[in-house]
Amino acid sequence: MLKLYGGDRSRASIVRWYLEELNVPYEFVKLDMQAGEHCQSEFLAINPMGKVPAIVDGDFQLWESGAILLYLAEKHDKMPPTLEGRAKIAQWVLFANSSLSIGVFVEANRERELPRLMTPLNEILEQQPFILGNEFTVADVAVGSVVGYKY
Ligand SMILES: N[C@@H](CCC(=O)N[C@@H](CS)C(=O)NCC(=O)O)C(=O)O
Repeated sequence: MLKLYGGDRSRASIVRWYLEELNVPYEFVKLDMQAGEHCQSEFLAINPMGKVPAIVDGDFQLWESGAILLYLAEKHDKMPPTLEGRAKIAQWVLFANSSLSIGVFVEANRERELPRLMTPLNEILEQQPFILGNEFTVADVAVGSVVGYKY
């Protein structure tokens, strides 16, 4: 069974959300990050950066929430058939984990970045139920996880 490594209130919740949507069985391995379990050799063998989330799926190890989301979408046949469609998914997942995350999570950036980023996002979601149209995709998990963050 796929193992998802995370901690209390960590970005593993992003991957967890998508695994639940996909109905994929998984084991959640909760690291005691306060005690530094993510910096111990057992976990560093999975992610040498010492960050969660990470997954182990059979013999395959992967870290970075965005990469894990894209892997799961691909593995479970949730990616669009065209190169352009897949590129759009990658665009939103990368946006969520870079520009949007920096705008939301870095307090000093919020005043400047939130109106710039949330206004077009609102406009898109006023026109359609999901980021890429009428169907829920992994892009909604990536963007929704950041937008839903309570600071
Ligand atoms: N860009 C990475 C960020 C990973 C990250 O910073 N995770 C935090 C928990 S939410 C972490 O492991 N922090 C432990 C540390 O930096 O020591 C991702 O999205 O997976």
